[in-house]
Amino acid sequence: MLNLILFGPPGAGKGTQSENIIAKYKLIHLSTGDLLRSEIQAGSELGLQAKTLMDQGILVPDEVVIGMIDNKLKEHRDAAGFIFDGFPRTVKQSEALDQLLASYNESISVMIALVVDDNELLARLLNRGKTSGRPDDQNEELISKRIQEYNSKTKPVADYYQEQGKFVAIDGIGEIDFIFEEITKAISTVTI
Ligand code: B4P
Repeated sequence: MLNLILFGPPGAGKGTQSENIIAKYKLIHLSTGDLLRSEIQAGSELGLQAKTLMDQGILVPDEVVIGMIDNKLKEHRDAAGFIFDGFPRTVKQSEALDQLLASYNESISVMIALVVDDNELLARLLNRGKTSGRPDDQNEELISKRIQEYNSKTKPVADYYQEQGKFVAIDGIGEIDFIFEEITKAISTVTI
C-alpha cells in the first residue's frame, strides 16, 4: 500500500499536485482543508466552529481533524493507498496518524515536501483569492498569519518524518508538470 503525505506551506501546490497524483496512482485523496470546507458548506456544528478559526488563518483543533481522518480511513478500508494533503499539520497529528495506520498494519511510505519561498506563496494565494471565493485567500495579513502558523506549528512535522528516514524535499517553484515528474521520481523510490 502506498501512503503518501504531501507537505508544504499554504499555496505550495499541495492541492494542485494531489490531483495529478490521484489520477496516476489511484489513491484516495484525504485533504483536511477540503473536508473542513465541506463541513462548512453543510452548515454542521463542526463546520461552524472550524470556519471561525479558518477565516482567521488559525489551525483547527487536532482532535477535530484527527477524528475526520479516522472516519475516512474506516470508510475506505479497501483502498490501494492514501494521499494525505494538508495533514498532518502538527506533531500531535503525525503521532495520531502513525497510530491509526498501525491499527491497520500500515504506515507512511514517504512524505514529499514542496519547497516554496514566502513571496511566491503570497503571490499565488492572492491570485487564487481573486477567483476562489475562499475567505482565507483574501488579504495579505491573513495569508501571512497562515504562513506564521505553518512556521511555528507545522514545520516540526517535517523533522518528525525526517527522523524516520521518510522525508523528500522537492523544489515547488516551476512548471506544474515538471514538479509532478519530480514527485513521481520520489514515489518510485518507495514503490520498487
Ligand atoms: P488547506 O485547504 O490545506 O489550504 P492550503 O494550505 O492553502 O493549500 P492548498 O492545497 O489549497 O493550496 P495549493 O498549495 O495547492 O487549508 C486551509 C485551512 O484549513 C488552514 O489554514 C487551517 O485553518 C485548516 N486546516 C486544514 N487542514 C488542517 C489540519 N490538518 N489541522 C488544522 N487545521 C487545518 O495551491 C495554491 C495556489 O497556487 C493555487 O492557486 C494553485 O493554482 C497555485 N499553484 C500551485 N502550484 C503552482 C506552481 N507550480 N506554479 C504557480 N502556481 C501554482
